Amino acid sequence: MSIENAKKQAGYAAVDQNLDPSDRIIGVGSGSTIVYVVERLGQLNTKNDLICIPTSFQAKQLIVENSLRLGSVDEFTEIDIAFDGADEIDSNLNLIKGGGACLFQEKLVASCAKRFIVVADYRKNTGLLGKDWRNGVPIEVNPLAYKKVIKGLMEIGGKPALREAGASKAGPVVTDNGNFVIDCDFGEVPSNQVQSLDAKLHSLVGVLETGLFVGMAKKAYIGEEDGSLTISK
Ligand code: ABF
Repeated sequence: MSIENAKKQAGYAAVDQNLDPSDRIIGVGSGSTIVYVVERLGQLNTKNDLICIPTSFQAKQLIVENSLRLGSVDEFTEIDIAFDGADEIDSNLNLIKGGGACLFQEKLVASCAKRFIVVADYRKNTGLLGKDWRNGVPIEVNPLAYKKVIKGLMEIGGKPALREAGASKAGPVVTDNGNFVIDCDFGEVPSNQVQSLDAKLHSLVGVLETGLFVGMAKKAYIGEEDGSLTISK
């Protein structure tokens, strides 16, 4: 089975098996797997009853293209269910996210959601954060503070790199919120150390949010290489 089919399998099943008839306010993540979640939402007879809350400009476009109703997180701080992809998933459903630089809005929407469901293909389900995802933990920082944050990250044992836009070094990536992203390699992070690492990152002045999603996901739908589906809880 192709990776694309694995993503579709996960996205469709996550909607079919988790959307309750009473769910109205839906969080929509970012990335390439969420495309299939939104496609599925757009096929529902009840689609006009749903209000979708985006986590990025891309998510907003997906919602509109699938003729779903758009809402915002400041209108709806209580979200019935949110779906999102991940860069890496560990055995306790802790996540690394932020490969697409949308981590702040993704975490904001996930934190408003009563149920947060992850959708991914098999490559993301490594059991240990930092195992295959070699880019490190994405960290969104205020541009004024990025050098100081880089210094702080080195002091706590990380290998930080400011994310650049494209191979031609066209300058730093700027997020939808006007901030920079630092990717910081901490090697493999055991499940029981993810929370304390996240707390250390948050203690650095200038850090808006981190791509460590600790204990937020309720389930992960993983499309497997052989066409089967794994559901982790
Ligand atoms: C990053 O990639 C994450 O924050 C996002 O959720 C994830 C999705 O990856 P994929 O494209 O594999 O669905 O942006």
